[in-house]
Amino acid sequence: MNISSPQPSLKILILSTPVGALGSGLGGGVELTIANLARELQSRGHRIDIIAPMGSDLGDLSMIQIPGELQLTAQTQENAASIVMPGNPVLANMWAKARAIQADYDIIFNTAFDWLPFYLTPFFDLPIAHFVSMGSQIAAIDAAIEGVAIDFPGTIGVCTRTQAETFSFADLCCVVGGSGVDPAVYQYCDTPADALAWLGRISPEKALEDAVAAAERTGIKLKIMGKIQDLAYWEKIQCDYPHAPIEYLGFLPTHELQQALRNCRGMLMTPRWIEAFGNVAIEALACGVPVIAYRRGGPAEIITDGKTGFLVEPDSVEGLVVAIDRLDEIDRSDCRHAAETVFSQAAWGNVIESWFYRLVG
Ligand code: HBI
Repeated sequence: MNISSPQPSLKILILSTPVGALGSGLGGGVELTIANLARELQSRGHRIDIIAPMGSDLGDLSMIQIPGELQLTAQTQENAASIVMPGNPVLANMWAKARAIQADYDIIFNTAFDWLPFYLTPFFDLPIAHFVSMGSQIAAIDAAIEGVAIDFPGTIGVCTRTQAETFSFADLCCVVGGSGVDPAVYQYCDTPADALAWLGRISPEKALEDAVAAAERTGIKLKIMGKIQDLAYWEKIQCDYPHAPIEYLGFLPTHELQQALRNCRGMLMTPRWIEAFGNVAIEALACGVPVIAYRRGGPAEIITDGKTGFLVEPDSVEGLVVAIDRLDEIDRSDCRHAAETVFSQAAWGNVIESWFYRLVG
């Protein structure tokens, strides 16, 4: 029997997304990816430091906060957009810091979906594991990612196969998942109130309006949680659906979020774009909450239709309404079980840890 010697502990430098301070909600699912990965790898004896924009706060996790102007979000730009950075860019300042301290680490974990980190990769002296957090957005960024995928094989991580297929170099990507949840953080609920949930950045690509339309059609209260990233978009939804039974609870930290989420009959996921993963789906499952999602992108690889929720025709409000009527068919303990096994933080930690060992090795 081959008892492999325990692998050495790694010194890992995580580079944050530059679109918002960690903890602000502007970083979307990447905030949970970073927090859960750091905690899981620390529990395995690895050393983690995080470089992030000023104002970032993830509780106990050590944060190197960097000043500078936030980066424009990629998904709001055209495919043919030039590479842009603001004056005094926090992205460049973060990577200058990483260059200065790189000798203290074994590996960098990059979570920025931006041109610069991929361009800088050959200038660094240590492996960089790139976590690509979205599907294809801007051709110039795609080209920079492809360059690294070719010159540094195995260093491009994506959440799902569907997301990889939005890139011409899908076969050069490693599917590593988007996050994993610690079941102990989420309280299972078997007796929900008659309410639905919607979680996410309030921004056009998330198509909250479809969930609001379904709430208006069914008359079931929709609890909305997440950062208002596009205020005009949020106000338009409220104007277009004045009578929908919705309640906005704000951007909540995980403990408060799961207290509101667990008490819902189901969660609606209505991505207009190809959602790379959908961390909120595994948070719902951890609470025992079935997920009704458009059959598109990450959620279609997370939800088992008819078992942990329902996958419906993309962009079909009617499809959402029909699935809402079927929620009682789902055994909520099946949802919880999926979060305790396939989508657990420990299972995901194994995938990421072995990815890092391959790159450091
Ligand atoms: N846009 N330019 C840019 N860089 C990012 O890192 C980035 C983004 N848009 C969204 C985003 N990251 C996160 O919300 C991911 O979770 C998708």
